[in-house]
Amino acid sequence: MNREDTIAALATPPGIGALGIIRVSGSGSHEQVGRIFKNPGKKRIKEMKGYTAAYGHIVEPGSGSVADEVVVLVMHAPNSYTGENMVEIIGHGGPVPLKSILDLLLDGGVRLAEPGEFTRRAFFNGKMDLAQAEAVVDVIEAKTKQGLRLALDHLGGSLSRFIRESSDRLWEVLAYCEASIDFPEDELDGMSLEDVASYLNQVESDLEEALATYSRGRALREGVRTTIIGRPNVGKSTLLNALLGEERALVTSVPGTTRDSVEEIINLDGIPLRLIDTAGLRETEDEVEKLGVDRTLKLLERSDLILAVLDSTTGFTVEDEKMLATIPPEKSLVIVNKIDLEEKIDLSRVKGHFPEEEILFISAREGQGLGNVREAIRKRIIGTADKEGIWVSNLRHERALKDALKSVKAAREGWQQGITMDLVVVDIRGALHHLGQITGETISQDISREIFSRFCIGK
Ligand SMILES: Nc1nc2c(ncn2[C@@H]2O[C@H](COP(=O)(O)OP(=O)(O)OP(=O)(O)O)[C@@H](O)[C@H]2O)c(=O)[nH]1
Ligand SMILES: [Mg+2]
Repeated sequence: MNREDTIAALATPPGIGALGIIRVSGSGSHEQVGRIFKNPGKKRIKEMKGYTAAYGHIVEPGSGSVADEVVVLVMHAPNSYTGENMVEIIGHGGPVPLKSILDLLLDGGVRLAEPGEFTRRAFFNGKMDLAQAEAVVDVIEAKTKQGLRLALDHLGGSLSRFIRESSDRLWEVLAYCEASIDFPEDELDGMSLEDVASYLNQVESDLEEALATYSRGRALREGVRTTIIGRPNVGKSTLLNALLGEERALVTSVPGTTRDSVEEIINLDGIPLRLIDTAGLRETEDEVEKLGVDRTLKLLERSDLILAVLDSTTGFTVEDEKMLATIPPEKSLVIVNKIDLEEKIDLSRVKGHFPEEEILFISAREGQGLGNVREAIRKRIIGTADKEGIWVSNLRHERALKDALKSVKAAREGWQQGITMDLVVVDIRGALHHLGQITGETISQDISREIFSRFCIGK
């Protein structure tokens, strides 16, 4: 990336819309747009105040032919998204006029922006750190309002502030340790020997607390993979439809109806659930059904949550027994369906596998007990934790926090066991390096390029 050149890209989705926006950023953006912008008031873009708009036309300089009627919005460095001079050209939202404008810019020497290049420039120009830049994508891709709130918090710098506080504490310990290596005889101002362990302890418990929010944070950001399993005909598809509120999956009284998994996203009190209905679990000779069963078993490994459905109108079968023995209880809920009919299932055998209070009784067809299912799912995912404080939602951040925690632990244990100060210093420096990866202070060009390549063009 050459940060000197001027870049442009379509910032709105391709296709037909009321308006379309082309973004231009770089030191030459005012001249470049000025070259093709004609307006009745003869305003010069360079001389317009920041964050003011002008009406006019985009015109091919040679022939004078009009590409579109537009409004331009002008921003001056450093007061813009990227921190550079910027212009946003707001034209009619059709592919032909927008492409004509973009072509005229490219003809004049402007370069087409790479994916995420505007945000990358914002990062390099100190407008935001890496954790905030990543939150930009999370805002765009938010699946529910709660997910959006979390992303906006990160964009506002909540995670970055937390990282800075922990880093500041470590810097203090580091300064103390280094000074006591250099001047072992001297009394040092500020910290004392006893403070070292307590500072390290504090950072350690803060990082642990932050890491504990990861599974919930990730659930809000990416959605919770929730798989519905059970024998054929127990009512899995009926349950999917009931939670979804529409007849999405085929329901019949014929066992083996669902052969390939069906996936839908639902919003459960702000938690995005990727709900997957599967082929019923049974020993079968039918080749197609067999493939479906194999796929279901694979799906379970990748699920965050399993809804294991039993049929209350039949006995507790060997297959049911096998299913309950296979699924990990910590990520499963057991649901007994069809309670509107006569109960035949032997509950004591179900309770042999799952604590009574964790078994839910419903009628998916009649809509009974679905509120309890929603509540149980919500509790499993979010827990009863309050929503204050930071939430970690990104795998890259989780890894860096784990590495930082490992280094802080090593420093604290080393300190308590009396290893030499220079080894403690190495661990503290390691922890600072890992924390810096989250905000981007200690990240290589390659990694940042990798991260920004996941953005869309024009962002
Ligand atoms: N009485 C009653 N019938 C139900 C209930 N839920 C589902 N059924 C009926 O049970 C039958 C099977 O329902 P499905 O939802 O297709 O069952 P499934 O588990 O998806 O079955 P497969 O796709 O074959 O594995 C249908 O006739 C449903 O109408 C319920 O709560 N009460
Ligand atoms: Mg089905």
